[in-house]
Amino acid sequence: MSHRIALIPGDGVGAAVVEAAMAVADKAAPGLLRTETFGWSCDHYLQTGRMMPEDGIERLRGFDAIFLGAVGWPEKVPDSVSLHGLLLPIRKAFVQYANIRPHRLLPGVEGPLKKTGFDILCIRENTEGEYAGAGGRVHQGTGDEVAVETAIFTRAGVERILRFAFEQAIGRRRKLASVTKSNAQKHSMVFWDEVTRELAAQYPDVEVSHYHVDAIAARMVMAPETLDVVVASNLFGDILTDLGAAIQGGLGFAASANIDPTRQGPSMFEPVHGSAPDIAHLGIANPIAAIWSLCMMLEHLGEREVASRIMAAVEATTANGKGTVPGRDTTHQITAAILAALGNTA
Ligand code: GGG
Repeated sequence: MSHRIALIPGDGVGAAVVEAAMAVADKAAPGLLRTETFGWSCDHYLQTGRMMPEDGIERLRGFDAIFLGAVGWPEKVPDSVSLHGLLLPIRKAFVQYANIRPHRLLPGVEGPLKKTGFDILCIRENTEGEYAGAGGRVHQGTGDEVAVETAIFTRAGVERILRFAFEQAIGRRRKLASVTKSNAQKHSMVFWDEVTRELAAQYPDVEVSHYHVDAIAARMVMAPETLDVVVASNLFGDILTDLGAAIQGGLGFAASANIDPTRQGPSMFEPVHGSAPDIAHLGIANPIAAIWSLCMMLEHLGEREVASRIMAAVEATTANGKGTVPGRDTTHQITAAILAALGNTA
């Protein structure tokens, strides 16, 4: 059975990494993905005044999954407009409340820490918290200006992301690190801690640790091997997963999945990295983050065998030194090496 996929290449390096990922999918399983491309981007905004059309969400609803490249081109469109016009509305509309981001070193990749083994799964709350978009500005442009941005933490939202994280921990090393800043944020983060403790009673086999976000940031550098599943709010998860990307060798390796675990709507898969305007025309974006995200999408669609064949080809490629040093190999060279490795595993 084939799967209908909505492709949103977006801005900057997005198009190149999406093209690479689709070439890999096509080689691994010809005809498995039936794609339709949507040119929603900052250029689309400049032409139409919107990042996506008014009926954009409805047009995506019937797809089995969404595959996104990168969003943002700050010189053309303010980041707050592009993010709130495309990526965040899709996550919210399809209740993709679990943002899953794996951090581990691929064979042959020497991260800056020179550590050999860590395997962290970050689960970031993806629909509310600090990115809820609640707030406003008054007296704009005057000396009396006030800006308010309110983080929203609902019991339903906190409980479901924590439950999802506990379930992920059960399938792994049964260790869950819950991240807050409950000493300083005495309402929302104390609430998060309370819900974590309530749920912990239902998962007695999971060892739960509570960390403040600053402390776990240090731990991810000093002792990443001690962490298994890490669960955090939208903002904290966003920041920690860039740190996770850094310790795994760079943003070119960091994959992610925005999941609706109920499967009522399409989930969305995207590399963690942004559009990288500084290198967008150089042809050197690492496609591995996008290809790893493709593997996460295939797994979500039940295509485990294809996903593991592609991941094995990626690992064989990095083990041979291709794509392991940022900026050295071109997108085309890395993709060609992965396609060749796939040829050997087919
Ligand atoms: N790969 C998607 C992308 O462009 N990410 C950049 C970004 O700023 N994302 C914000 C977020 O993940 O919340």
